[in-house]
Amino acid sequence: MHDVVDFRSDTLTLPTPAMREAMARADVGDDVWEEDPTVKRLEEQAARRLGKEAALFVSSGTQGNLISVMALTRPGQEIIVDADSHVFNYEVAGAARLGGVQTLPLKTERGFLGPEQVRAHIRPSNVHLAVTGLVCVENTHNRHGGTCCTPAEIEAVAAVAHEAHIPVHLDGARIFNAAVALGRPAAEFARHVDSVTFCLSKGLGAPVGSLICGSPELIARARGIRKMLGGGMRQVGVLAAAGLVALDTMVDRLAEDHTNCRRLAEGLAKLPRIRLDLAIVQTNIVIFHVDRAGGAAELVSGCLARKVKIHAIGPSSIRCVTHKDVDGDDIDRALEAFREITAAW
Ligand code: TLP
Repeated sequence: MHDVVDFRSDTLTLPTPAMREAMARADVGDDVWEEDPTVKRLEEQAARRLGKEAALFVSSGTQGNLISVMALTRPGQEIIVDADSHVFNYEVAGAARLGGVQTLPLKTERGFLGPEQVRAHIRPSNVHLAVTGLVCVENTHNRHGGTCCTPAEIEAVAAVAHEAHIPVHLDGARIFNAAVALGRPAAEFARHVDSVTFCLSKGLGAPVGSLICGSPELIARARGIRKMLGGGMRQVGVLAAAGLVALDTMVDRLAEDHTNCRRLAEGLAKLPRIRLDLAIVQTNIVIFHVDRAGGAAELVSGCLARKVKIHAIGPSSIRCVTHKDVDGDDIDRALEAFREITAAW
C-alpha cells in the first residue's frame, strides 16, 4: 500500500534500489566516442531482445520515434499512421517540423492499421502527390487503452508496405506489455519491421531512456540524427545501467500490472455512469467514459482528495495506468474512492 496511488502514467514509476545501486557502480566512458561500456551492453541486450542486429540508446520514446522517422524517410514524403497514434497526437508535430514529412492519419477500430487500409493509402506515382515514405504502427496502443496487436497482424501490414518498398516503424514504447500479455517473445513483434523503439522508463521502471533497434545501417544513420538533435550524451552509462536492470528484472513482472489493471477495470465497470469495454483491457491501461456532465472532473478532484491520482484524457474520459508502484491494496483503495464519489450519481 502506498501513501498516494498514482494512475496517471507508468512513466511515473520510480527507479528501484537495484537500479540506483547499478547506476552508482556503472562503468562509463564518452558515448559520443562510442566508449561507454555500459551503454554498449544495454544496446547489445536490447538488440538481442528485439531480434535485431543493432540498437541505439536515446533519451525518450519521443526522440526514438522522431529519429526513426527521420532515418527512414526524406523530407517531403508522407507517413501513414493511425489517427490515434502517439506519433500523430503527442509528439509536438516533430515529424512534420523536424523531419519535414507530412502525416496521413487513418481512423482505425483498435488502433491498428489493417493491410488493405495501408494498401489503399499508399500514394500512386503522380506528379501531384507526395511519396509515401513510411508506415508507423504502435503496440501496445496507448490511446486505445493498451490494446495489443499480434505479430501476425504486424507482419501483414509490413508485407503490404514492403511490397511497395516502403519501410515500417514500430512504436513499441510498451512492446514488453504486449509480449507478456500475448505470451510471445518481443522479437516476434519486431521481426517484420525496419525499426522498433521501446521505452525503459514506463512499466520497466528505469528513470530515463528508450532504444531504437534495427539494422546496423539504420542504427548508424540514427546515431548521426541523434547527434544532430542534440541527443549525443557523454557518460550516459549511469542511465544505461538502470536500463540493464530494467530489462533483466522488470519484464516478467508486467503480468502483475495487467492483473491489477483487469481488477481495477472490472470494479470500475460496476459503477454507475461509468462506461468501459472490458474486452479491450488487455494490459496495464484502462480508459473509461463518464456519462455525466462534469463527471470526469468530479472524479479527478474527488480522487485527488482521497490521494488517488487519475488523469482525464478528454472532457468525459479518464485513463488509468497500472505499474510497479501500484499494488493490489492500492487497487482496493482506489476502487473504494471511486465507489464513494459515484455513490450519489
Ligand atoms: N506516452 C506518455 C504521454 O506522452 C502520453 C504516457 O504517459 O503514456 N509512444 C507511446 C505509445 C507512448 O505512450 C509514449 C509516452 C511515447 C511513445 C513517448 O515516450 P516518452 O514519454 O519517453 O517520450
